[in-house]
Amino acid sequence: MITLYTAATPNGHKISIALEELELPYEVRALTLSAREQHEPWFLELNPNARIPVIVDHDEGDLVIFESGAILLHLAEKTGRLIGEGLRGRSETLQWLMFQVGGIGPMMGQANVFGRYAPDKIPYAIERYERECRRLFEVLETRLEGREWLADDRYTIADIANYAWVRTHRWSRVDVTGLPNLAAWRHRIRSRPAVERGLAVPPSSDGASRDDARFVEDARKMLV
Ligand SMILES: N[C@@H](CCC(=O)N[C@@H](CS)C(=O)NCC(=O)O)C(=O)O
Repeated sequence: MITLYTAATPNGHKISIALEELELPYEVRALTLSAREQHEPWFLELNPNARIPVIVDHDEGDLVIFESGAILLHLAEKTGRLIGEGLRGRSETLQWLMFQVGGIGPMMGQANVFGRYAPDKIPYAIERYERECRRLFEVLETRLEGREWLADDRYTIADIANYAWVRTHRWSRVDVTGLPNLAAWRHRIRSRPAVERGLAVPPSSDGASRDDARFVEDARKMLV
């Protein structure tokens, strides 16, 4: 059994999508981010960085893992699934996983901060992050030319990690016109039943603040 500490955000969805795909038994503990539950002492014991997602793998001696990339890698290594084969396939998977963790995620995060949440609208910052996100999307577009998946010709944690962010392009105001390979890849992933189930975790915004409820509602509207 695994406990997943999460919220209805791209980094949280990466893990629920992977857990659903792998059909691993897990229980969900949803955090209310706007109430700063992630800063409470009990949670900082699990992740000193005060961020979701975190898992506790009870079958591995209550192993605690934070950082979504590390969690995805753990799940792939534990099951031998959702990762490329051999040294080359594994390396390809890790390259495209790291591309998301170090590129797509932080850049889309900053696009959200400056484009949506910041009280001051700073055109330079808004344009910089939107442009950088578009550039990264174009890298994905080129990679997907003649390919169905990002790594080793198979569906891996690299696809899951990138998809969980790319699907929220409207929220980050990233222009996706003229990226047909990326659009086809998004639809390919969205049609997987495990993705549908993973995106429904946490199951409801019960107990969440109005802000969280609004975010959940918005996030759920961001289909593919
Ligand atoms: N590098 C971390 C980033 C995690 C992260 O930023 N999580 C966000 C939700 S998507 C969070 O917990 N935010 C709470 C906050 O900013 O206080 C990972 O990949 O796990």
